[in-house]
Amino acid sequence: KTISLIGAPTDVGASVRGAGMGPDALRVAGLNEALAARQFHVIDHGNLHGPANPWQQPVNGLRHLKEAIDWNQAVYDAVNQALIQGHLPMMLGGDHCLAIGSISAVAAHCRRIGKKLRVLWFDAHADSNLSTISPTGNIHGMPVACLMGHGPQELISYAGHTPAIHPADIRLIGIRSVDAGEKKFIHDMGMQVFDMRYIDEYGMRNVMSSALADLDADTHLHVSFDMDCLDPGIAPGVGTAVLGGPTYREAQLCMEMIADTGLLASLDLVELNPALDIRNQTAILAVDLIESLFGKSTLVRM
Ligand code: DIR
Ligand code: MN
Ligand code: MN
Ligand code: MN
Repeated sequence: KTISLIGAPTDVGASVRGAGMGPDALRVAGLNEALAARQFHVIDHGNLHGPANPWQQPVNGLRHLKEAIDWNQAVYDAVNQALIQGHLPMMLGGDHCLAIGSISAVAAHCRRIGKKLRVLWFDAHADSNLSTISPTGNIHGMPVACLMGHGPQELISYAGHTPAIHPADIRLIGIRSVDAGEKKFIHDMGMQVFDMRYIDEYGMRNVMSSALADLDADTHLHVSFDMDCLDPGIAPGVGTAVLGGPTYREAQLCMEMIADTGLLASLDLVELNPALDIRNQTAILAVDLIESLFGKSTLVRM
């Protein structure tokens, strides 16, 4: 299997500068070599190009909308190309607004070839804001809503079909910071959310069994992994850290259970912020988790 690495070095959707350095920090941490060691053919397409971060205030509840549209178009095109070629696209962010383009391309692909889609969204946040309810106007807090058809026209129509995904297609995991308006939106949409309380009460194994339930050989599994999902004690290199995330072992279990399905077909790795990291440890952790996601395990299991 061939993995296409697609760097998307921008932080236009974020509230803190630095996520634009994420793709190179992952390469420095040995991402390409780790995947090659797992017997994948790796094509590193390098970094996409897009507008600089103008560092402006929000306009009508949206910050850097024009820049976010352009970056997401570039991501959409690159991910779409990789899928057409039969590769597994791995989008290296960059902030999480880029998942709009990435998952729109995945959704369009699934529609084209008649596959079901399951998105696992790992995050401390719900990313379900709308311009009218967002306390910040930052678009990295809005991708889930945009993918479900709620957002600026340009951001909801990449896939040529709006909404790109349906609430039943997505599972949110690791959530512990939800804005008031998002709470209502999540409830109204009927999304399945495994928040930290749920993980505490049922354990990560049960959470992942539920999140991965009802998949079959015809399912395209997409993982959108916001590094701030993880506990900041192990992942300090993120712009909006929130206490009380999954431990290292819990995160490893997530990755291994996904690998066991054999259905992983695309990935976003986002919100890594090298400017806030300590000796690249969060990037190194990301590579470690990605190895498990692509099948590395302690013992031969059957
Ligand atoms: C917050 C933070 N809910 C917002 N969101 C973040 O700005 O909408 N998402 N940091 O990753
Ligand atoms: Mn996010
Ligand atoms: Mn987040
Ligand atoms: Mn539809």
